[in-house]
Amino acid sequence: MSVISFNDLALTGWFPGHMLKAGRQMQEIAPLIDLVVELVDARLPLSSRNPRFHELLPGKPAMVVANKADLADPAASRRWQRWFEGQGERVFFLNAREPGDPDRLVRFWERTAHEEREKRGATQALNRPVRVMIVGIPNVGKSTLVNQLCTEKRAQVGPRPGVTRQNQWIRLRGDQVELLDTPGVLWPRIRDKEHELRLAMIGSIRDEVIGIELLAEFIWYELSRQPARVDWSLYDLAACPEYPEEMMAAVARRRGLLRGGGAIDHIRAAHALVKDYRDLRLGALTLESPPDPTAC
Ligand SMILES: Nc1nc2c(ncn2[C@@H]2O[C@H](COP(=O)(O)OP(=O)(O)OP(=O)(O)O)[C@@H](O)[C@H]2O)c(=O)[nH]1
Ligand SMILES: [Mg+2]
Repeated sequence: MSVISFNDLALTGWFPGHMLKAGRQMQEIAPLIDLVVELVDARLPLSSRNPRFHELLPGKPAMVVANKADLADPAASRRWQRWFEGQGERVFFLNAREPGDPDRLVRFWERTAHEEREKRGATQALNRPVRVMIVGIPNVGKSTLVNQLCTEKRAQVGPRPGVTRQNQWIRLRGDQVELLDTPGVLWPRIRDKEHELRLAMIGSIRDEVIGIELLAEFIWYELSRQPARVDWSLYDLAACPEYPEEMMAAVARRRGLLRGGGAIDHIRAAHALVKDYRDLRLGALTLESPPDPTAC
């Protein structure tokens, strides 16, 4: 049986042209913005940050919103919260699909934007709504958050990367805040294959770009790194299988994905595992730890 080293595999280099354009438009509009809100995925709080946003939007007041907190391990989220605060960053863990949660966030934005203005020496009250730009990599829930905050459904949402293709301004209930929803933007050079595969796990890179079987194998690897948090009974397993092939066989048996003669339907089993992970059937897992655990 081969020992897998995912980092031996080639990166896909996936960076569609519309992302370059979206980055440029972000830069152009930045002077109008009071606060930049970077949405990240709470399961991958650092690796789902686009390192280029700092270059594109230098010196702008900013905060991090770690969305999809319902899919992450709550204890890990608390550690991450302390880590971000230790770095001097404002952070807010959110479930954008939970009514009520986004409203707490808006009050936080209003306070933050006013504090920032005071810090910069502004003496007069702002006589227009606070302008907030929502940025983030694809599929982290930017449009879902925007929709939760406005009365009518405005922004298109979907479980794939690249749903939003254009900037759109949306004025919120109460007229105190104007939000700019932007398309998800990745960056051209991702660090290594494992990083790319984690981005695919959270749906920020298309499954077809990575290949569903490789993605399923990587999910097995991630589950095997924290077996105690996984509900193995979903596939009638007592513990984490030692090899990905055993895992796929268990998925196929449990889901009836066997061909004539008992052969595993690998593609359908891979799709089933990816879907179960994303639908939270295997457990709420955080996929990375803060870089310096002593700092939180
Ligand atoms: N479980 C969970 N799912 C969420 C949450 N927020 C958004 N989603 C789901 O995540 C998927 C992507 O949401 P979108 O709002 O389209 O994401 P986006 O960041 O606008 O994506 P792009 O426009 O492609 O950049 C959708 O299926 C949402 O229903 C959340 O807090 N928790
Ligand atoms: Mg969107």
